[in-house]
Amino acid sequence: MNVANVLAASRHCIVFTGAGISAESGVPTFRGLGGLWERYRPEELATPEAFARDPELVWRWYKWRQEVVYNARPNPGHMAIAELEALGVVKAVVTQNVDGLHQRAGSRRVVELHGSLWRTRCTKCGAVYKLERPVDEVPPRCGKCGGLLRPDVVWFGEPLPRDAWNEAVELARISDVVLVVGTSGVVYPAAYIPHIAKQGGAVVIEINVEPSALTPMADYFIRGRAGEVLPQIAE
Ligand code: BJW
Ligand code: ZN
Repeated sequence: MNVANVLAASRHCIVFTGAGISAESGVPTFRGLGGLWERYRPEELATPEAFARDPELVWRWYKWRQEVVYNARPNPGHMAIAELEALGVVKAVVTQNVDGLHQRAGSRRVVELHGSLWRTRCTKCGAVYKLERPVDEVPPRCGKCGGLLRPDVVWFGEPLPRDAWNEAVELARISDVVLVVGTSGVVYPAAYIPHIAKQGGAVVIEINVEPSALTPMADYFIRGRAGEVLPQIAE
């Protein structure tokens, strides 16, 4: 069977995505050529320690990323996934991304494992704020208590949001096909999701421009750009 047939025959397909799905929208990935961490070291920016040391520096990085995403648009890869959901083939998207581009493409059921660039959270009182656009000033402050706001994302060493994680695990358990798109597969526990699905009998189809840490466990590996491959197999 080819991949399009596997998809067409599936009863509960989920999509597991990483930064590579947004690369063709002009959003930099984390690792690899042109990745965010070629220029910035993760331990300087994506950890609670970094934020405690220099919240303004960390916020400047997030404000810049908010601006990049604000000015970006979903690409044909995001659109194909949303169309597959509208057709009833894809049941949900489990994403490591914080950019919100799946939702902007029209995907309805999106589980965000690493939070969102479009929310802030008060480090003092816990209040959560939704953002419509990039923050104005850095670091932003809480309207309720004046505390320091942080991006509502998951940094290294922090637990994943419990509800999102539980939902993703349940979706993986009941899936029969997982499309793994544009992730290096090195960050855990997120990268357990395709493994959990496979343990439950799912077929794993990976789309990436190069082999990843998940390629050895994938049943099919399609080498190519998400924005080109996904519209083809969604036809
Ligand atoms: C294309 C393409 C195109 C390009 N088309 N493809 C084992 C088990 C559990 C945990 C650990 C473990 N070992 C180590 C850990 C700790 C750590 C971890 O995983 N470290 C590893 C890196 C070694 N994990 C954690 O700390 C996690 N928390 C945790 O474990 O908590 C434990 C705990 C429990 C209870 C109490 C307290 C603690 C948290 C991880 C949080 C990750 N956060 C980040 C930042 C989010 C916020 C932000 O955006 O700023 O999440 S890091 C960053 O990596 C981001 C991403 O979501 C994540 C994954 O990256 P992704 O999406 O795969 O992107 P890239 O750039 O790596 O890859 C892009 C891919 O696309 C490449 O393969 C390209 O080839 C491809 N590509 N263009 C298709 N056009
Ligand atoms: Zn507050």
